[in-house]
Formats: sequence, structure tokens, C-alpha cells
Amino acid sequence: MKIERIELLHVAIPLVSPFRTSFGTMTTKDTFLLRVVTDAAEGWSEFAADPEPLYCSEFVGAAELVLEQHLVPRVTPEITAAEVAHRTEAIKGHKLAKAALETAILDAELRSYGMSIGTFLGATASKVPAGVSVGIKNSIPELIADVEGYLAEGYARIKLKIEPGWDLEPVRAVRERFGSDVLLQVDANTAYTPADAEHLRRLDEFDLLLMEQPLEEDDIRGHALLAQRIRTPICLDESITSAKDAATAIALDACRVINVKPARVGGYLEARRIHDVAVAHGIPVWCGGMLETGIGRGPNLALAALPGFVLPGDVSASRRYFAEDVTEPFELEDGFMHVPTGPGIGVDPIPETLRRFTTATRVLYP
Ligand code: OSB
Ligand code: MG
Repeated sequence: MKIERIELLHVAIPLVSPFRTSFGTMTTKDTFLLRVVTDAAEGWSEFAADPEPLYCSEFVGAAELVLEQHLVPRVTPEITAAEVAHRTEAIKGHKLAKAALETAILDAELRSYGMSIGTFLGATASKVPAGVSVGIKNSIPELIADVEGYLAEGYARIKLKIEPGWDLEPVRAVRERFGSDVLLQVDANTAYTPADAEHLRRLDEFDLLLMEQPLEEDDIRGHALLAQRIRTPICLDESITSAKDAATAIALDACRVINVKPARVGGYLEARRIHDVAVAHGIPVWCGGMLETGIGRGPNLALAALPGFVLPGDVSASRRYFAEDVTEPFELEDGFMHVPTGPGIGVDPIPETLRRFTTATRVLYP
């Protein structure tokens, strides 16, 4: 396979409703796709972060620059996906940008062999249970109405975004209204400090599956100490950027669950290594999301089909995010999402729709 061209397409797709977290409110999926053209096949990927560095240090503008000036220049036409991480190792950080590059090349490569990414990664399920991430709302009744709608659609678990001032009450309200059978978890996106331990302990009575990333991303020790003071299992998201991080966090008892987001860890190859490390330690993992379009959702579903992904992921149906997606929509069926089986990521942009959502195109190579 020989790479002939790499393009970056800026897209802006309205969300069906604003998504508020402890770090900000999103109303549009504003990112870019990468398109890799080779002599054998075409590959696609999606950059997972936003225009502002609020979830992590990376953002659209920085990723575009680092791809153009530092990552793409290290790619040679005959490169394989497995070589991308090694070839770009000297460039510090920028894992989400690296993940986009590796994934587009991997997609082209797998398409050239006619192999699906699920088969390549070692997926053992043809469908995966879907959870849904519910943003911070203006009121409890608004939250209850949203959760009621998602449960009626069949979602297998509910994740509530929390922050100081929006934690005990929303969780209590959802438990009281929908009962103890609902699989329920929370995500703080680093909004608390170690001084909040006693407050967070009050969530113990609600039998949550897990509490995601309560403390700052670099505070592994803080999570380990917090874990000794609360019963709810701690799950790390932002803190885990590699299999090495996962091994450290597990060894220090900083988490009992890991949210695996391929973008955050540099791509699907490293995501699989985290899965393997976690499985070896008996740590359950689940597939996180970043409000991806269908281009990012397809491969996430394939990863979520690996055997260690034993908890429902943030892999919701396209309509939970977008009235119109750039691919054929992914649909929820009895609480499950089907894993794409076609070659590569198993999903293609619809040319006319993509054109409408594209705000700018840039050639990165040649
Ligand atoms: O922390 O998991 C997170 C969305 C954007 C950035 C970070 C997170 C999220 C979500 C939504 O929780 C997950 C999804 O449905 O894609
Ligand atoms: Mg999270």
C-alpha cells in the first residue's frame, strides 16, 4: 500500500441538544476528519477533541498544526499503521492527533486486505450493550425527563455528568424515580479535589457502578487515597493515556475500572494494549466516547466488542447526538449497538452530506 494523499476536512455538525459537563457546554461537533488516499484503498478517521482544550490539553487548532508540521512529515508513503506510533514517538504528547493519523492509515490498510477492524482487534461480540452519557441540566425535572426518554429507548445504563452542586440531588432523584435496577454511574471530569472525599462518600448509598475521574488527571495518588475512603469503584478516564499509565494506576490501586478511549491513548493499537493489561489484572474496561460522528463511532464499537469490555460503553446511537450524521446512522436495537463488519472501520461518509457539513479542506500531503 502506498499513501498518495492526506486531507484534513473541517466539519461542524449541530448536536440535537447542548451537552454540558463540568468543563463546558457543547452545542456543535466542531472537529476535523482525516482522509488518507492510497493506491489500494481510502481510509478515514476523526479527531476526537474540541476547538478548546477543556477536556484535555489538545484542541482542533493545535492538532491541525502538529499534524501538518510534525506528524505527517514523518510519514513515508509505504508506512503501515503499526509503524505510526514508533515513527512519531519523538513528538511529545498529541495523542489524539496521533490517533487520528494512525486510525486513517489503519482503515486504508484494513480495507486493502478486506478485513474489518473488529476482526483485526480481536472482537468476540457482534453487538455491544450501549450506555448513554447525560449532561448537566438546568433542573432535576429536566434531567428526569431526559433519563426517562433514554430508558424508554432501551439504553442499558445511564451515566450522569456531575460537578460540585450537581451530584447528590440528581443521583438521588434518578434512583428514586427509576429504582435500583438501573445501571447508574457518574462522571466528574476532574471537578473535585481530595478535600471533597467525605462529600463524594455520600454517593456510596446509591449503589453506583462507578465514579469516573473525580480528581485531576495527574493525581493518581489522590485517586488511590480517595478509593480507600469511598465504596463506589473509581474509574479513570483522563488520567489514562497509555498502557503504562494503566499498569501504574492498577498497581497503585487508583482505579478498579478503566474507561478506554482510543483517541486519548494514541489509537486503537494502544487501546487494545490497555484492554490486555486490564484483563490480565481482572480490571473491567468499557469504551468511552467523545460525541463522535459515525466515522469515530464505527471503530469504537469494534473495540467495545473485545472480551474485556464487560461494562456498557458510551457508544450511543447516532440520533442521541445528531439529527443528521456524516455516515448512515448507527441505531440502538434492544439496548445494543451492532458492530460494523465491513472492511476497515466499516462505515463511510455519505459524500453529499459530508460536503454540506464541511467548512474547510486542507491537503496535508503531498
Ligand atoms: O468524559 O467521557 C467523557 C464527551 C466529551 C468529552 C468527554 C466525555 C464525554 C462524554 C460523552 O461523557 C460520551 C459520549 O456519549 O460520546
Ligand atoms: Mg469521562
